[in-house]
Amino acid sequence: MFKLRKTCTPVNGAAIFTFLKTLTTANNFVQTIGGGSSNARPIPNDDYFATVHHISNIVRRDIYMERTLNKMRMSNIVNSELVYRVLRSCCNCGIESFRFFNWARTHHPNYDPTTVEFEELLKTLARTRHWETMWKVAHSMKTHNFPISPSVVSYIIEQYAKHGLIDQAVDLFNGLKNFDCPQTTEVYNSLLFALCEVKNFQGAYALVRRMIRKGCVPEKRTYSVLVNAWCSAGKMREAQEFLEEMSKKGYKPPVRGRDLLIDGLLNAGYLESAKGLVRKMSKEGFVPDVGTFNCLAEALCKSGETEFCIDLFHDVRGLGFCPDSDTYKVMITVASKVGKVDEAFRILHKSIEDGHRPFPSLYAPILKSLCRRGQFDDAFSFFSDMKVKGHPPNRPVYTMLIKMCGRGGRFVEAANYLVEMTELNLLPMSQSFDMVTDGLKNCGKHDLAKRIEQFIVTEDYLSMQNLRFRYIIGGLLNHKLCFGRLYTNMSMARPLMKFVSCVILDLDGTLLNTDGVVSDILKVYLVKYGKQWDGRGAQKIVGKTPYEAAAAVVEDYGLPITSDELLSEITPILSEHWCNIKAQPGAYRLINHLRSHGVPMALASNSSKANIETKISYHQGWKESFSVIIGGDEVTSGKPSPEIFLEAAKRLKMDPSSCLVIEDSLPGVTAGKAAGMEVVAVPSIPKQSSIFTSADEVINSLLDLQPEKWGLPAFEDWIEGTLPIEPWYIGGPVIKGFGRGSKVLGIPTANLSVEGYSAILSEHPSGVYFGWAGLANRGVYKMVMSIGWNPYFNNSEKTIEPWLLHDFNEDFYGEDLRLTIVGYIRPEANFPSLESLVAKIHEDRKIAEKALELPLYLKYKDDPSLKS
Ligand code: ADP
Ligand code: RBF
Ligand code: MG
Repeated sequence: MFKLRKTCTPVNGAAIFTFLKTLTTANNFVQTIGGGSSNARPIPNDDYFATVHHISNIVRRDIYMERTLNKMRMSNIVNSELVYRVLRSCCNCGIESFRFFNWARTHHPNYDPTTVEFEELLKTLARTRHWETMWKVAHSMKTHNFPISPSVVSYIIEQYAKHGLIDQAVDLFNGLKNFDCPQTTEVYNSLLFALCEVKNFQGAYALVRRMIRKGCVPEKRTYSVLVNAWCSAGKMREAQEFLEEMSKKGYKPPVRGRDLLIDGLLNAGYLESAKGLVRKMSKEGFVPDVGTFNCLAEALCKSGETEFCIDLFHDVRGLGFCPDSDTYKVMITVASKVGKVDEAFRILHKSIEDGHRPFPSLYAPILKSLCRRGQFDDAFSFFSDMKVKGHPPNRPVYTMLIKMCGRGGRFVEAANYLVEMTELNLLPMSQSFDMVTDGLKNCGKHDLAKRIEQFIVTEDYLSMQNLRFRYIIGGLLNHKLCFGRLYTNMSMARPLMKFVSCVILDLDGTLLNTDGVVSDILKVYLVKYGKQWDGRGAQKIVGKTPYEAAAAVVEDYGLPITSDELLSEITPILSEHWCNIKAQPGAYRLINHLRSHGVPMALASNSSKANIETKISYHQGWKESFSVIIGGDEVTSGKPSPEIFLEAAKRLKMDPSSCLVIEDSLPGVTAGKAAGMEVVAVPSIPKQSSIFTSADEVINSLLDLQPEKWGLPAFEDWIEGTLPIEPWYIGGPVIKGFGRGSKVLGIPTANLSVEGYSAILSEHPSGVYFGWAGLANRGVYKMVMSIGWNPYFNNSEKTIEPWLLHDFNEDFYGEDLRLTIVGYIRPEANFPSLESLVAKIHEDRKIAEKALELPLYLKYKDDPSLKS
């Protein structure tokens, strides 16, 4: 009956040659455990699968199959496993499979077929409608005393049904005794399916009764076959009645039965009825099956009934419904689609709380929605957050984001993402390139546009590992000045930062908290002239040469003296106080770390060499750590001129491009960039980080420096997400705060007065810390807190916000609260939504809660200072 096909064995000479070589050394590809004993399980390897693939090709395509196979002389490898695998891969070639099976049996006396091959062949023959042959094989099984399993019988019955051969299906069912096959529920289900296919509902119904009579218990599929069939025939009532009757009889389809009905209604396109049923069900307190809910939500989403969908989601969640990742995906899409971004965020965070790490397809709808509403900055920062917390972004996310950026005119960011995705080995769409280059040109950024074009023209950008290609990207990134602040937020583009081999540090404000001392002195000094220090000048003196700084003060306060006079009066007072200048948090840690790893270091400061040496003499180990120390008096012009850094590089015998500058002031950052170096800014003046756009990275304090980003050895002192610090203490009565901790965030923070603590506060960088909290008459509790300006709320005052990790039944305003701060977690951050802020704070809580169990932190719990 089968047609001869043109032979086209698609194997070329060379391939056959290697293949035959493989065969002659057949033992190479089937390794056996236990020294090749006959019953050892073979472990197939790649060669083995290549062989299976080749034989299957022959079986499928070679009309002289047997002859070709014989020529290959492979009787040593023909066994049950091989035959089964070949049959599996030829599952759409009925007769060919049959011939192969016969060939294997007749030409290999050592090969004894098992039920597995027989059944595979039966299924193939049924699938390809070779019924007669199939029966031949079935009888041959019978003579071998091989029973046919219920699942194969079910398969055949369904194949009959699919081809409209209902009588044959019934005959097979009735004759199962001949094949030693019991009439199991599975077999009943398949016959049910067959009857429903031909809309014989009476018969189907009778069959269910019969199966119950015979002691076969109906299962989910039994019901779903019937219900689906009834629903698609528009017979909802029958379906419902049937389910009711079943549940009356005690064959509980109950809740799942309704799910089936909903599924059935949805399959048949009756959305309204499905909605009604679900609503009724949830009112009665029943939770739908996850699969059912997901189908319904998807259908609702398609038909635009988002409100209903979101409400339903909340209702069933209230009833204890457990969403799966598909549920979240649908729900986030639904909420984002109608612009309910807050809702979408909430759902996303629920899914994260449930332990799902968000897939790009999960967060992409939110990103898209934010972009569509023009909230690009939120979108960008949300995306960087997801890059850290979620699964790595994929090509569709980048493509979408670039497209949305283009629509919103954010071409620089689009270009940025283009580069970023390329770096992740994701190939950008050519349309993305066109859109970005056109856009950049239209907004006058021809230079950048040219670079992006270069990207495609000069290099086949498919060969992404290419060195030159990297060079182009490097060039592009040197442009991040125009990329603006965004680039400093990008958490995944780090590999693109230049790797350096040495570090040049600034002294005042970077390693030393000089500003504090200078302010203190000026405060006293200005009184002499009837002036009051208001901190106004702080910004002006940071990063300047002493002379420039003095000039700024003279001018600002209208002093009746020259800058020189001021300098000569103040210098002796200053030098008296040099011994009091504290190191910035993290300064010792950084210097010791770099020294112990042999990273060359230079100190480059605008103050005079003599001053530098005196200042650092009070700090143990510093002088020896720097192989170069260079003062403002050793160059013709200080920062922002690059001279001092270039000189430092020269003395270090390093190329400027291999130097990393760490600076707290704008002139210093400018100088570093002008010298062609990588620059990390650590602003010493609060809330000014936005002016450091030219820096390669802006960090909040030295504690946040990650040397590994620059190819330097990473710090190794972080423990379970926390950085141990020298403990510090603070305490006082609990005062009223902004009144939003518990109200807005659901996170109460027992605020302390900052009065009397201004020195401590200015000493410690803003950020999230943790430790122990003591309340006089209550006890000692774990505590996590933020210090700073809460960027999300942009406060004007630096506050202390400790959250005691304990449930209190009442407020404790006015009570004495003592804090021992033992570790640091992260800098304060801004967030695209309240939900993401709250989620982050809960993450901090978990970190603190866990870390405080470590002996290293636990030991401070009994500190007497917490109690008095
Ligand atoms: P406020 O803005 O006045 O600080 P919050 O909403 O932040 O108000 O609530 C803080 C107050 O809640 C605290 O002063 C304290 O009296 C009370 N409180 C109750 N439980 C806690 C807790 N676990 N941690 C901190 N404060 C708590
Ligand atoms: N506020 C922010 O704006 N950014 C933060 O990163 C931040 N982190 C916090 C971490 C912890 C552990 C706590 C308790 C609070 C944090 N807050 C942060 C402060 C929060 O906004 C503040 O407590 C409320 O505004 C109440 O005044
Ligand atoms: Mg508070």
